Parts: sequence; C-alpha cells; structure tokens
Amino acid sequence: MSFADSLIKLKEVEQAIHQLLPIVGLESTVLTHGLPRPQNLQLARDMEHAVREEGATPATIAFLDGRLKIGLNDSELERLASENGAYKVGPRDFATAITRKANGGTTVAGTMLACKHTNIKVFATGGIGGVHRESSFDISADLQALATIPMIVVCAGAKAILDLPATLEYLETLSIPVIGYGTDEFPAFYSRESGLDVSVNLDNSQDIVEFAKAHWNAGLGSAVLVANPVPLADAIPKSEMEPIIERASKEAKEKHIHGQALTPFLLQRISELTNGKSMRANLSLLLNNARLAAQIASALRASEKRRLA
Ligand code: PSU
Ligand code: MN
Repeated sequence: MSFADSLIKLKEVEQAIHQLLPIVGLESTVLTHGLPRPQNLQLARDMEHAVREEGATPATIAFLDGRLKIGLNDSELERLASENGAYKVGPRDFATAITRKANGGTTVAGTMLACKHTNIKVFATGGIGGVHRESSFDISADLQALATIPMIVVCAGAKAILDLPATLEYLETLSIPVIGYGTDEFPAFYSRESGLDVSVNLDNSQDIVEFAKAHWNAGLGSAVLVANPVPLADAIPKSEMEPIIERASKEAKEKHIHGQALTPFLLQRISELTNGKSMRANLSLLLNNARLAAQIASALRASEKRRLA
C-alpha cells in the first residue's frame, strides 16, 4: 500500500475530492502547540465553519494514533485539542509519528506534505514559520515546503517573532512569490504594517488564481504565498508589539529554549505579556485567512472547470 493510500480521509473530504469541490487544508500545530485551551478547539471549529460559509470543504489535517488524517470529525478535533503529549509534526517527524503511533499536530510544512499526497491545492494558516531572530540556523521547514510544493498558502505574513527581512529574502531565494492581499506591505502577523514590500498586490481571488497558474505554467514548482493582513479591529501596532517581542525573545535565550519549542514558547509568552490581546489578534487572523482561502479554493475550482469545459 502506498503512503497516499494509507491516509484516512474523512468521508466529506473524500467526496469533495471526487466531485472536484473546493477544499481548504487546515493545519493543526496551531491547535496542539500554538493556542491555549479552550480557545484552540473553539478556533478549530470556527475555522471549519468559516470555510463552509464560503462554500468550501474544510480538511483539518493531523496525526491520530500514527495515522495521517485528512479531515477530522468533531470528536477527533476535540481529542486532538485536549491531547497532552501531542507531537509537533513537520516533514522530518512523519516517520516518528507513524512508527510511534503518535498523535500530533501537523505544522505548515507537515500539512503541505499531506496536501501534496491528496492533491489539495489551497491551505490556510495563521503565520508561516521563517528565519528566527536569535538562533542562527533556526530556519523553519515551512520555507522548504513552500519551495517544493505547488500550492496557494494563505497566511497573515510570517510570525512577527521572526527576522522578517531575512525571511522575505529567503522566500525570494526559494522563488516563492508573496502576494499582498490588498496591500503593498508584507503584513507582520499581529500588525498590518512592517515597512517591508510584497512581490505584488492583488485584491481578489480570481486574480490570485490567475497569478498562481501563471507561476506554475512558467515551470516553477514552488508555492504562492498570499499575505492577508490581520483585520483592522484586532490589529496591534508594530510599535506596541516590538518591545514585547524583544523581551520574550530575550527570555527564550536566557532559558535556552530553542528548536521546536521556540515558536510555541514565544507565542504563549507574548500572549501573557499583552494580557491576551495578541492571542485575540491571532484568532482573528486565523479566521480571516480561512475565509479567504475558501474563496480562493472556489475560484480555483471554477477556473479548472472552465478549462475542462
Ligand atoms: N500560525 C499560528 N500559530 C502557530 C503556527 C502558525 O498562528 O502556532 C505554527 C505553524 O504550524 C507553523 C509553526 O508551521 O507554527 C512554525 O513552527 P517553527 O517555527 O518551529 O517551524
Ligand atoms: Mn525552528
């Protein structure tokens, strides 16, 4: 049995694949490592609901008992969100999760690998990983996945805890175009502004789909990144976030926190230091991205159908 055959697809997702309906892949590290309880479960449900409202089928992807699940039902979502020892599963960790029959949340990179096996082309997350500030050579596997898996990935920029200029340079090195959704500026996760440029500014799903097709037609096998700024009502100015991020990063260094543990530590510490304000921005941008991803998935299916007609 091939790996692709061993994946367990939720019936609804299987049908959507067969009927060529729009599908949005959703990651699950944000549930197991990125958000506290009970907000994580609520967010997972809300993201799925937002995708459905826009006429697409959500597929939250995760490992349960060492099996890679493409789409989780509500009790599986609940199980994952309340799991204590869940792994954080990037592509490097697939074999670990499988052989240990583990439960795990898949990262952006891990989820993209799962999408590749199931031909899911559109995916939503909060913020992608990238080049970390303090620790040299901590460069997220998300960038490697974006470089090698042709999908449309919707995010609110890279997480502001990162070295954003270096992350953008690395994206360019890997031939990953960054579309600003209605903005010329690369959004900085909690903040709408960063002072950094995107490759192109597009403000509707059809244009994003046309752009992605032009990218792939030019012979490139990389992803197209859509950077969707956090909604205005929940945005936190960069000037307010920056000292807090600096402080949390310094604490991480003092505590020798590195590797896979670094991003979850920083997100949680920043949430504490902002009295939950950063977490509310995070929830808001995640939902916003799920909605846009569903619109893009619908536009992509419509364009594929036009091509077949
Ligand atoms: N977006 C969020 N919260 C998160 C993440 C993204 O709003 O927790 C997760 C994603 O799964 C991403 C991971 O792949 O953080 C990055 O981890 P690292 O920096 O260790 O590669
Ligand atoms: Mn890392």
